[in-house]
Amino acid sequence: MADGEAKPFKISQKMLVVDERGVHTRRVVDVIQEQGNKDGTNPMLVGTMADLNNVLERYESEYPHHARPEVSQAVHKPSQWILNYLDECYTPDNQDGVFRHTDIQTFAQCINTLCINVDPTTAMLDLQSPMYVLGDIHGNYKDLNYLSKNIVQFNSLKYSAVNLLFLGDYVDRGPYSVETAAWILAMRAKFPLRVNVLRGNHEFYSVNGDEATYGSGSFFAQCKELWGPKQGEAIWNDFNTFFDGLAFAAVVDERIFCVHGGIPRPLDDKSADPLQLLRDPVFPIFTELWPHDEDDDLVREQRRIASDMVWSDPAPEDHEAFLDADGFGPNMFRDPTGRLPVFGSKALTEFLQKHNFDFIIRAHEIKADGIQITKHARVITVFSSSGYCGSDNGSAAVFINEGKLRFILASRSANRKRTGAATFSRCDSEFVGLVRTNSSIAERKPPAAQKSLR
Ligand SMILES: [Mn+2]
Repeated sequence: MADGEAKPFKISQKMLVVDERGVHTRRVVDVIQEQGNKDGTNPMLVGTMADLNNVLERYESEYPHHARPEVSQAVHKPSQWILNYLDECYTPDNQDGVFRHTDIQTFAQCINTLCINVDPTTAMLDLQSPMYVLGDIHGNYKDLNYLSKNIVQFNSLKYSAVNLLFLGDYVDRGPYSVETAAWILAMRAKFPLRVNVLRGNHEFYSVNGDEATYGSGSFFAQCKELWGPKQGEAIWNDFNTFFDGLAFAAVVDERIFCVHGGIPRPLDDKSADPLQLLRDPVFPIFTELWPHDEDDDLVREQRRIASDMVWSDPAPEDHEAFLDADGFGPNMFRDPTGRLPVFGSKALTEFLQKHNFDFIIRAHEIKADGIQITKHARVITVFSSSGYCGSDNGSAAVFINEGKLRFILASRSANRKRTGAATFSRCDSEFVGLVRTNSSIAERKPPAAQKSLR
């Protein structure tokens, strides 16, 4: 359609306005009807696309917290291309692998464009339900596709009244890290207010470049497998630029703390609040988490907060007696040198009370049914990759809606589904969108043989 050409639209009370703006469409309908009535017409309004855009502009100026950033054509086109391409190439019944790639060069270009143009977010996100929460995917595109096809209506979030939150670990271990990361990148680019992407411990180049540990399951190896050594390394670098800008935590409905691994240890000044540091818009964009000699005290603490949140686990019950006065202890399973923590009941209680959270939803550990509820129902672990490393575990997702959590469990063998519900106290909150802009683009070299971390 040429610019300025009038395209009529009709909106009745029964019709849902569905456009790129996604959320709050109901309010848009109300505004349009109000205008319609003022003009002396009935609730059915007939106008042009220019009229609709005027109404949307007025709406967004009146309700600035509902306004969404522009999704530029530079980002919109390549994201849609990737989503279409993955759909076309995906051949789940093919014996030789589930993807038949036909145009890896355009695929590479679109990934590059998005990785450069998708802005980093704040280190902590404030989000609102309805929300689907997915845990570790680890290159398991089949499960991601199965879950997303059931969650996302009519094959586009445009027609779905829900948001998505991913808790990290998109790559490594499974066979389709590239396609999984590309799908998440494209969805994040296309729906910046609907698709929320946290960083896991595998969204660091020192982990996803570690071929010595992960072999052919390494994200770096899979990039090179698809594009060859030189281009593969360039695209692996692009993806890591995207990963560097991801958030470390999200709070849903002001009551649910969502993170990849766990809660952070106290700061040196125990009265200070780690989440306050995390909420600061100048929280650094870290390319790696191990302490650097040149770190000052603040950066050292910021790095430790980030590391704790992507690496830690809840303490096993039989370790509770051995934790320190703050309720933390060494995570010997992850790191025999004891630098990474586990968090126990005491640490959890203090954290939840201090921030007025009801519980935490985290990922990071394989669970038989994809879900495990521990620490007196205050820690929910969700894992969204079945058949992980040859195990017969199921995968799961959590649906937060109307003050309830619902668990969607998909077994590996059949598409068997069970649902359960747990209640938490209701609350109302407004969406707060912030953008962290101190983007840094780092050139990375794949790590030489690394200490082995899980
Ligand atoms: Mn993990």
